Amino acid sequence: MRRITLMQYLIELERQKDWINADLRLLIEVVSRACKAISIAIGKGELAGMLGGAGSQNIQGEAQKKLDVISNEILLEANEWGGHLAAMASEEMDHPHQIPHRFPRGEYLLLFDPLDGSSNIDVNISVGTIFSVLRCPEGVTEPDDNAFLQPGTAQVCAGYAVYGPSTLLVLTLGHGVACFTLDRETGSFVLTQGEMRIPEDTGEFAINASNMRFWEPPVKRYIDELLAGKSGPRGRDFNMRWVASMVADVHRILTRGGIFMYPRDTKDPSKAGKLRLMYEANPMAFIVEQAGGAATNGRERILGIRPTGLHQRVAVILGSKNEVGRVTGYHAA
Ligand code: P6P
Repeated sequence: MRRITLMQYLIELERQKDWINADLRLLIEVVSRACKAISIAIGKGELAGMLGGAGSQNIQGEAQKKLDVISNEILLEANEWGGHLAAMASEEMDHPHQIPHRFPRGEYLLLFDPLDGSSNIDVNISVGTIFSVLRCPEGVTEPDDNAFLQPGTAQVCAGYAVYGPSTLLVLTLGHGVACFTLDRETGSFVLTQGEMRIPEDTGEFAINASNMRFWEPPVKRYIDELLAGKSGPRGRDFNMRWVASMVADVHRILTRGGIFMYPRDTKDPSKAGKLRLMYEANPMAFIVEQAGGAATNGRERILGIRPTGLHQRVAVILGSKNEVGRVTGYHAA
C-alpha cells in the first residue's frame, strides 16, 4: 500500500469525492494533532506527574484522572480557533463548550470521550480517544444540549485513537474504515490499512464476566453457550478477552473479529447500560457498521436510537455481524 499521510489522504478525498470539504478536513487534521499531543502526554506518565486522580468528578459522578482533564483541555484548545465548529461536547463536561466569540464558527458539532478507559492509565494499559462529528442544525447559533441530540445515522464522521504499543487513528467518513499509524519520527499519521473489515463470524467474545449474576436471560443464555464450547450447542470453543478499555477491545475486533458486549444489567436498573450513547456507542457503532459489522443495544440498531440526553447511557453489543445477530435474536425470542 502507498504510505501516504493522513493529510494527503484527506486532500485526495477532497479532490476526488464529495465526502469531505475543507472544514471537515481541517476538523479531522486538528483532532488528529490533538490525539498526537494526548499520546505524548500519556507517554510521559509519571515522569511528568500525569498519573493519578485530578481530585474532581465528571457529570457521571466518576472521579476524573489528571489525564482525563488534560486530554479534554487539549481537544478544546485545538478545536476552538479553526472556524470549523459550532460547539463541542465531552464526557468530561456537563454541557456543550461554546466557541469563544473571538473565533469564527462553523457548521460542525464535535463530541468526544477524551480519554476512554482512563481507569487503565495508572496501570499502563491501552486507552483511547473517541470522537463523533454531527452537523449543527440550521439556524442554531448557540448550540445547547438539544442541538447534539441527533441519531447516530446523522454522523458525518467518527473515529478513535488508540494509545497502545503504537498510536493509531481509525476513521470513517461513511465510506469504509481507514487506519493510520503515528510515525513518531516525522510526527505524521501514515495510512497503514485502507479498508478495515470485520469477519462476519468469530471465536472471541469480550464481556465483563463479573457482572454475570446481573445479566438478563438472553445474555446469560448466549454466554453460557459460548462457555459450553465444543460439547455445547455452538459445537466449537470460544476465547475471551476483556481489556476494560472500549477502544482497545473494539480495535481488536476491527482487526481480527469478535463480539463486544456491555449489556443492560440489573446491577443498576435505572441505567440502560454503562456506556454513553453520544460519544462512545454511536461513533463506535458507525465505525463497526462501516467495517461490515453490526451494533445493537440487544433490541435495536444503536445508530437508530433517538437520543434524549447528552450523557445518556445505552447497552452495547457490537462486532461480528452473525454473532451480534444471534444475541439480538435471543432478545427477541
Ligand atoms: P468495567 C471504561 O471505563 C469504559 O467506559 C469502557 O472503555 C470499557 O469498555 C468499560 O467502561 C469497562 O467497564 O465495568 O469492566 O470497568
